[in-house]
Amino acid sequence: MNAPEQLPVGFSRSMRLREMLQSNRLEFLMEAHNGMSARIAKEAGFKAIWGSGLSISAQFGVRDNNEASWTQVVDNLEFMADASDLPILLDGDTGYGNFNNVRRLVKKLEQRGIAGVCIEDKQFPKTNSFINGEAQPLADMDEFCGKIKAGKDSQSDPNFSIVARVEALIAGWGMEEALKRAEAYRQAGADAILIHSKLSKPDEILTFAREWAGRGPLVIVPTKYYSTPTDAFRQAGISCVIWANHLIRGAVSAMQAIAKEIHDSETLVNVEDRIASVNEIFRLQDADEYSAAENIYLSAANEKRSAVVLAASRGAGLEALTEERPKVMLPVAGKPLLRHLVEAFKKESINDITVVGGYRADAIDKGGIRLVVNEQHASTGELASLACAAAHLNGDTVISYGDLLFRSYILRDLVDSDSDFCVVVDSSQTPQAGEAGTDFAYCSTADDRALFGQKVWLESVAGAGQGIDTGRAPQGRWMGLINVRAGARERLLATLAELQKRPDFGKLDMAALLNALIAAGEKVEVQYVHGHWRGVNDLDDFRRAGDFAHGQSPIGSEGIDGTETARD
Ligand code: SPV
Ligand code: MG
Repeated sequence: MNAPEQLPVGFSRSMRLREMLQSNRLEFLMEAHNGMSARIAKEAGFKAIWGSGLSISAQFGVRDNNEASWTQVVDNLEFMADASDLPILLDGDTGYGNFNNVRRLVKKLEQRGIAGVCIEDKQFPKTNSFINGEAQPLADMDEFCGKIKAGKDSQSDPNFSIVARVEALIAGWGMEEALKRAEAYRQAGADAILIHSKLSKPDEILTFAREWAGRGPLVIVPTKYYSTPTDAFRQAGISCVIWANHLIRGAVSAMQAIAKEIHDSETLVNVEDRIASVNEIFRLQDADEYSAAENIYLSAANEKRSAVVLAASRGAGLEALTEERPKVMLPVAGKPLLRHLVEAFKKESINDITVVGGYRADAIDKGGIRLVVNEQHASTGELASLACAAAHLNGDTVISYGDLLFRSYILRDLVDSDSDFCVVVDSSQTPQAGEAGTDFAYCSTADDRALFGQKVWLESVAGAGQGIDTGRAPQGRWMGLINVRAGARERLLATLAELQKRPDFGKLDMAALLNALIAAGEKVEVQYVHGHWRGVNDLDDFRRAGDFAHGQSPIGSEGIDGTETARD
């Protein structure tokens, strides 16, 4: 009993099954019949799986009479081996033919990572041992020994196990015949003997074990003598117990009860809390691994895009309208501002949309978005909100103010930019005398139609309360839209993290981030527009936003004459 409890997973499956057969502990194999049940057996703690012929045929809805072809069984095993890393001992019935079929079976099982096969000394096509067992003809003993030898000679993995199943007791041939056959099969090279019985008491199994006297590993299937205390098997020196059909039977009972309940009650309310959640199904399918892999492999290649919408503010100057909701939920042309924005993103195939709420975040419509909340919204600014969404910048990401309305080409052109960072600047907006400088942009070149095809770079953006650089006129106003290419995301996040170290981080706005990127040597492309957008900063903006949004639809509507501007 000094052997380790279990060979570590690093050992091959066939090694682990062989060790279970040979150890002097009593070991247990649980039946599984598809990928899901194989995973469930593993999670329950079992060390090995019995690929039951009865259960696999049952889950296909056919009889245990070799109605499913052997290749269908082997294909099914592949799903099981993928879903669980446990060793699988296949119930290979009679070997699906003669010695030659066994050779081919062993080869195919090895290729699919199956640890061993059990073959029984009946004739093909077989019938389950519990259906008229006495009437079933046994295989000729010598011919069956040839099958075992052929199987052993054809395996290329020395640890692949062949278990020989003796049906003499089932078929009523008596103990002497059972022992004679078991010995012949052992000498033919079987790695273990499965001795089967259909009695409700273990008597003939215990007698067999006593007479067998430890000549080799013994495997049993106590389906019929299930009330026997497991210690009796231990004391009899049994090597492995197979719980042969209990997952399929459990599944059948549950499915029958649930199907009937839903049919009779015509509602799901009575069953919802009694069945596995959809999320539990996703977990068993390892859906998280898929999402993680998608992030690694799909984002770069397939232009995965996301958006982060900063929507934490109540809206200074809009207090009268924002008692119950944040600014982004104000209705404009029949729907909340945020909905306009979400629809604009979706039109550009940006479906991964994170909205950072704050003030009355509870009132934000979560349809089609992921809501994260900046709990410190009352005392912090835009960058603190952006930091709350840092984990959700997936692929190329547009970062946007929440109160924007714009013509669709603006976003289309922005996301088409091949620069790591790109912003939209409205050259029709220049500061009025005495106006605060927020978001005015200083660019490498002023807007000029002659520029077409030539890149313009952002030099700085005036942040909140910073005022206008009196020595120099800005070239326009930054609209509140940035596109960050996937490859630049980490650098953006690193700059954000640097700023986060500053004691005044809570007060910093998006302009501070743009300026920090430029200071760090990043090139931020400018795309000029001339109107065609609106921001909503006060009641006046709000009124005009409605006109603007209405004007987005049919040609000829008012308000799309190209001179629409915002934040004025
Ligand atoms: C199986 O699980 O298919 C078996 C065991 O062969 S028994 O059904 O008990 O014969
Ligand atoms: Mg079977």
